[in-house]
Amino acid sequence: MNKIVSLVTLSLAAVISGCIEPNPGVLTGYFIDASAEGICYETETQTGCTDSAGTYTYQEGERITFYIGNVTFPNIWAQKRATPLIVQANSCLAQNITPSLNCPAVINMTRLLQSLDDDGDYSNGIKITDATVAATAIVTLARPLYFSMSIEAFEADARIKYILENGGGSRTSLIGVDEAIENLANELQKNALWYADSDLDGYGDPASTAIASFDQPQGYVINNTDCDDSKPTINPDSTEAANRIDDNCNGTIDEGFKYIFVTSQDNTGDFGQYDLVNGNGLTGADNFCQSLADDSIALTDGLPEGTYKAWLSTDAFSVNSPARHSQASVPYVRYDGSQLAVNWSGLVDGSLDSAVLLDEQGGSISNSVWTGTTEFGNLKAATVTCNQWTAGGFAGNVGFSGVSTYEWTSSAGDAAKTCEQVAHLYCVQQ
Ligand SMILES: [Ca+2]
Ligand SMILES: [Ca+2]
Ligand SMILES: [Ca+2]
Ligand SMILES: [Ca+2]
Repeated sequence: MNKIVSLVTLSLAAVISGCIEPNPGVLTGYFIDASAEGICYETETQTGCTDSAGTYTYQEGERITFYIGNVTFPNIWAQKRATPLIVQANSCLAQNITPSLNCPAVINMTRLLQSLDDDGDYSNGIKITDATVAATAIVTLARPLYFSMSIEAFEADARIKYILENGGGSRTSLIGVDEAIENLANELQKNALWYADSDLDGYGDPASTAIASFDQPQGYVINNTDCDDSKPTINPDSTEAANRIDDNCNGTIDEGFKYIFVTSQDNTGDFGQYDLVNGNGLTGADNFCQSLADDSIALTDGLPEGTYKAWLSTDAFSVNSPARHSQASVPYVRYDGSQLAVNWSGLVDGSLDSAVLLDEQGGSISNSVWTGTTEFGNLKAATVTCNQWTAGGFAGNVGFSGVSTYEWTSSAGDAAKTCEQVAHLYCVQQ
């Protein structure tokens, strides 16, 4: 009984937490010393560790404390940016030193952060690893590490040496003062760039002229990762759809889908002529498919890049042979995004969700298609493959591109043509 109650409670808790929308009062800030990942933070309502962009969250009017394991930095009013300059400003003032890149507390902090970077390459951001965090265990609460000590004393501090030597980073002693200051200065300048966000989806246009400003200009955002700043539905946070567009800005069009088209051009049952090396019918048919696919891929609005192979069977290789097709677990779609089958199994289960109908550029083709293949992906019969798709004088089995029933690949009324006649091909993205 108790078990049941706790299970119910657990799933209820999961439902409740799943329903919570991001709190509109929660703001996002960035820790910059180069974007720093793995720095943890705590406010009254928020807690977490920064990601590779240095992201942290907070609410207006909260104090925020950043820390790496047992190394805790002075708490500050939470704001949209945290830099060593901002974090150590009060430490500098307490020493009657103007907060600047010449203040020892700022220099000590940035030297430590830059030196703890896991790969020693400051230009790709700072990453603090778990090993580094573990090494900070030497810094006990009873003896906090003060950043406002002199540069020399900080450098000589046994705990700093221990953390660097045992933190697993590429650097085992502190980076030089001048180098650290120059790096931080460059980084503060770089990270003060804002990019136009014309479609207001929160992602900036990399092609826009960046504005250097510490404060966020109206209509500008700090990132430049929008791949189409005219469409709010296209940005790195979008879900990829089958629409021949890179919706999620990851550089790949329609990942998670495979396209099938019926060729705009028809041909006799002889495809061996398109394999100039061996005269192989299947290779030639694949070349026929790829050539038309490539014409489409070259268009702005064309098919996604990829290998396209013919839906044809021979004695040696049925369509369903794993050696022929990749047999994807993702949906197969046609040019307009309509689903043909939920995956490969659906493709060879007897019928389609829609007729293939559309060619490699979206034209409508309701016509005969060479297949030699049953609706289950098997060889229809050795006698209807136009001599392995190499010659006339034989018969070839066809389907019909305008239907979604079994006749899409194995037409009843038009089961075979003589191979001097012409028909189209189905081409399947691998
Ligand atoms: Ca945008
Ligand atoms: Ca956009
Ligand atoms: Ca994509
Ligand atoms: Ca897409």
